[in-house]
Amino acid sequence: MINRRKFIHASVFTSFAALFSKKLIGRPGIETIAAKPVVISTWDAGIDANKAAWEVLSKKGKAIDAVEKGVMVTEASQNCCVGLRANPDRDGFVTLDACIMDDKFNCGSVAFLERIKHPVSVARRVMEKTPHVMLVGAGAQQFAVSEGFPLEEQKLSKDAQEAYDKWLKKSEYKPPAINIENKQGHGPFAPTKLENGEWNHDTIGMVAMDSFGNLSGSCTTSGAGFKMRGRVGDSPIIGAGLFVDNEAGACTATGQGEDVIRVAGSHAVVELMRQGFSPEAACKKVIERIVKIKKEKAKEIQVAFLALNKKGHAGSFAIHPGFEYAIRTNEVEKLVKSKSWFT
Ligand code: SD4
Repeated sequence: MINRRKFIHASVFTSFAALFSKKLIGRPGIETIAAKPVVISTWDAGIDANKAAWEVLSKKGKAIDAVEKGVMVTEASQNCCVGLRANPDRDGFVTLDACIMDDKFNCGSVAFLERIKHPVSVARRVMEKTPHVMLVGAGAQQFAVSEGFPLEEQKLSKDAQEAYDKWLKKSEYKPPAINIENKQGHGPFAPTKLENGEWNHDTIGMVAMDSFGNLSGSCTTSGAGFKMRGRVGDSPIIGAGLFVDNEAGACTATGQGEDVIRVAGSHAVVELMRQGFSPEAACKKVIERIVKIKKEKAKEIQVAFLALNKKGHAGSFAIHPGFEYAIRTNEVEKLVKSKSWFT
């Protein structure tokens, strides 16, 4: 039987630990302490996406189902720039990229996909029903249709049409804006101001650990607004926009895709976690690598990594301030501001 002294000690310790962990959560740059299950996703749209993922995780569902269901919310959102309501390429077409990866290195991906509402689900079918990892363009669309996905109308949302019309006046492909914190950016990776006054990003990356301790991840995007036709970013590239290794951890990326691809960003972060780096430290190391490669140009781009290790610790790091991620556990549901290279 537990004696009174031991009991007091235990309960003081437990409440102190709970307080301590709650305090840590939400402070910029401090790694969240999370229990199983846990889901994290990029930007503020992650809050709603996490809710859908949590529906699966809280019922002892699998992480792979959670990360698909989660980002589908963002893809379907009328107030979002991830799916078909996003900014088009410079020829006026919305083209979508997405991928998904489970705890056993199974992965699927689609890129340069048009007129399909849920690219992440097509990516999952590629993973489950084909011998391939990646399908692109017309072939990806053909596969989606053969799997029963409806072809949506190719029509820009009002916000996207206005943004495109404005862009057409100059037709300039500017480097991405980095002033994300003040939400005054312009350029392909700047948040877009919607009719209702909200700001939105064009990508969501999500990683989750289920009650069985298994990891999975997904990433879906409309890519860079007004990009060259056929441009594909990091988001559908396994190892760049997303990587999951059930022994080491999982990572997803957001921001300037070209600079994530050149360092195989998410894979690099996971390998660093395998070597014992914490999620935040691993993300920081790879951001440091990008900053070193880009030299002065690093000031002009935003990249952020978001990672989860096998213990359920989450962490992130970005080049510039402004990146935030959403976390959901049994204890918390909130946005966490990321630390960054430049302050
Ligand atoms: C891309 N990484 O297509 C994506 C864009 C992004 O927030 O993350 N935007 O390069």
